[in-house]
Amino acid sequence: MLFANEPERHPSLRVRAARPCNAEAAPESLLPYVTPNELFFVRNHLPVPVIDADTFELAVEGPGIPDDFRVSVTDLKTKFPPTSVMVTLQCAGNRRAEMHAVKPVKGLQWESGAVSNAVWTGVRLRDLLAAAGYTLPDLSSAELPDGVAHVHFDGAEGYGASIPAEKALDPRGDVLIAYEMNGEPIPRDHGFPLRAVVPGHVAARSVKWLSRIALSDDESPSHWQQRDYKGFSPSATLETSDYSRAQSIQELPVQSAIVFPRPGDAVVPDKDGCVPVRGYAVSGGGRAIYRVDVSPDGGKSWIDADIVRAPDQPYGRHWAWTQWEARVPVAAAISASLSPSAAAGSSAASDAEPVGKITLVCKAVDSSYNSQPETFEGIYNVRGVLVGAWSRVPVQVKP
Ligand code: MTE
Ligand code: MO
Repeated sequence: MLFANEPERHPSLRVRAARPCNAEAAPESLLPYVTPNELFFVRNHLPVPVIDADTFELAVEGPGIPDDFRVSVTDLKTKFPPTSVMVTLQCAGNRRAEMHAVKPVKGLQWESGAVSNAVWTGVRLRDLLAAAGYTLPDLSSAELPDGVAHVHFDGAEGYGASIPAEKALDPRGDVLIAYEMNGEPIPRDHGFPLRAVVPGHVAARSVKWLSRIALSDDESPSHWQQRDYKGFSPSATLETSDYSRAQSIQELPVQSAIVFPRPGDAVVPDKDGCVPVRGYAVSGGGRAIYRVDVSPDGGKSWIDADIVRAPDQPYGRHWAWTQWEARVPVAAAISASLSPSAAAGSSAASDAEPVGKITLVCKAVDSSYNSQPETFEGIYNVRGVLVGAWSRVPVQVKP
């Protein structure tokens, strides 16, 4: 009965676990720059709560804020200036299946679709805290006052997380209490009626069905802040991973993935001998994507992809992903992939189509000039988070 009240879901979503619902965006759904709501990936830890927006109240707790402070959805919509921010949300485990293929990890087997991009509209967290009675710190001073180091977000169904106060209070941090997603009330799967949206941070901190905000000296005591979403060395096991010592994941590292073609696809080069390759790239902490390199030969040679990013993202506030496209010349890669004996074999069987097997690769560079590691081995971790190695897609080239 726990799952008797789940919303309907678009059939194109790729379900990785049914209850609670965990479903990634289909490859085609990653092509529109702004992901339509019904195609946006879903990652739920618990059943979707049933909430009446008319009576729902968000509690806010912290120094200077009256004990029983509550705000309704209508208050948020009518008493504050609305702010819209385009933010890409990416799960910490996006692309986990690729790491799992190298060495098994524990977690949902996400391919590259645990990421989506939307325009979120709501109230700036800063404005809400100030209206609740909290005295916003003077951000021109170098340090925040004592007593508030983290901001907790609790979901109505029991999930919780926190972010550093520096991020939460930064006027350029763009943290929102959102009530709209792409101009519509936030769909149930994505947090109806209220959701914290934390741009530039792992999606796990953008708490859905937001029912409580609390200012605190400590991180959230939630399981998902303390005992999950942390990174460990390649040698740590499920038993030896020491969650009390590891840092929570907040900003994600630079990431990119080839979305088309798909692994194993047959591709036909155009008249110039090029194959179109498309994908996305995104980095954490508002870092822009400066470049995406695409290779036809497993990483021996590279070309620069054409990149598309949202306009009007100021320096350090690149919250939305970059999409990219490259016309990749494949002829040299095919002949290199054909060993002399294989080439002889294919000419002997003269009516068989010569087929070249090549591996397309992409890697992105962000505005800190950080790039992605070549392989999964060095970033292996047993929970399969922070999975940002080069994206490799083997294809067959047909004439
Ligand atoms: N918030 C609540 N209340 N419950 C959740 O299970 N999952 C988190 C985050 N916020 C979660 C949550 C995780 S791990 C991710 S990846 C994103 O929500 C997924 O957001 P989406 O389902 O809108 O794509
Ligand atoms: Mo996630």
